[in-house]
Amino acid sequence: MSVKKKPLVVVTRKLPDSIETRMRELFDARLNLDDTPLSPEQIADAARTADVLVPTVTDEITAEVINQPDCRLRLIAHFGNGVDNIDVAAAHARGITVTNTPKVLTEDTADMTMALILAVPRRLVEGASVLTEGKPWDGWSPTWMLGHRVGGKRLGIIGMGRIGQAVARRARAFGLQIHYHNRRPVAPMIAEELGATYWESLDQMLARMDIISVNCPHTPATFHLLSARRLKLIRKDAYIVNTARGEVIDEETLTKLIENGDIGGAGLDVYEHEPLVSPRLVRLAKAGKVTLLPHMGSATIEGRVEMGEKVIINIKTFLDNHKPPDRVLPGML
Ligand code: 8YV
Repeated sequence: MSVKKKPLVVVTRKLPDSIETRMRELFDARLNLDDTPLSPEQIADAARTADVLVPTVTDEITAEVINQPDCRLRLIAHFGNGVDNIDVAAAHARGITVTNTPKVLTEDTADMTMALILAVPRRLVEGASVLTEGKPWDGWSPTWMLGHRVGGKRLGIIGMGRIGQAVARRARAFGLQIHYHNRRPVAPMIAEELGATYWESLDQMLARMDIISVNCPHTPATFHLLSARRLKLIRKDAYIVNTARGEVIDEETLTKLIENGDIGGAGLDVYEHEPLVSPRLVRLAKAGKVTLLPHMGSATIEGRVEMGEKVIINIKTFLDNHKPPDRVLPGML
């Protein structure tokens, strides 16, 4: 009797132990225990040998990788929500299914967005560094380390999907007025719950907000959505928070406008040329104008385990010849 071979699943980065163990039980899983990112050649090689690839945001799954004549992949089970690192159209054209891990990172990402919304005006990192970096602190003073109140300000959310709405819920509890720009208005019940004002014109919204939060995915349509022209519409004392993707903002222009005092500041978790962070942004952070985080919006152990569980469900249902729950189709982007 011939023994059925388990499908080869290549996982590009180190995942939580419980997820890796379950993957080994279910599949012929090739793990990356030391977490060294794969080179483009190694990714191309994985596509030629594996039935299923489990990439993350740090892997570029290009049309070139997908269109190799001997590409063996049947499923790309992405460990992540955003799929801008995968050429979904090329995969689809080649009959390769793509899945992602939506919903499980919504609340964690919204928490981190709220943390940045608070951190910038309340000078959180600057204040903390006084104590940790040996700077002098002579004690409390009524006029020292003053920031700006968050309550009562207007927050303009760009992209009112799951994460945008979760940010709005939190922000409302902090007394912010919720405004948003989206392809379509949200359902009336949600708009009422959030007390949210819809702007079909992003330009109009940008010019009126105190705080702007980017919560839309990066797609060809949203690349540099905050272009140089649009960034110049933003008020001098306003600031921008981005926990979505760096590519949505023209980072060079944003940096220049903050340096020149034409935009108040920014709280950034993502960068246009990640993992490169421009030294000019780092200088602005040291000057207390911006708060920078290293792409950790969804970085909770609970979230990573749930992402891994979603990846396993997507692979298992696919291999059992069912439609995986989190399929990504080109038309969705
Ligand atoms: C993930 C993210 O950690 O899922 C996303 O879209 O931006 C991150 O929070 C990362 O993408 C994992 O691949």
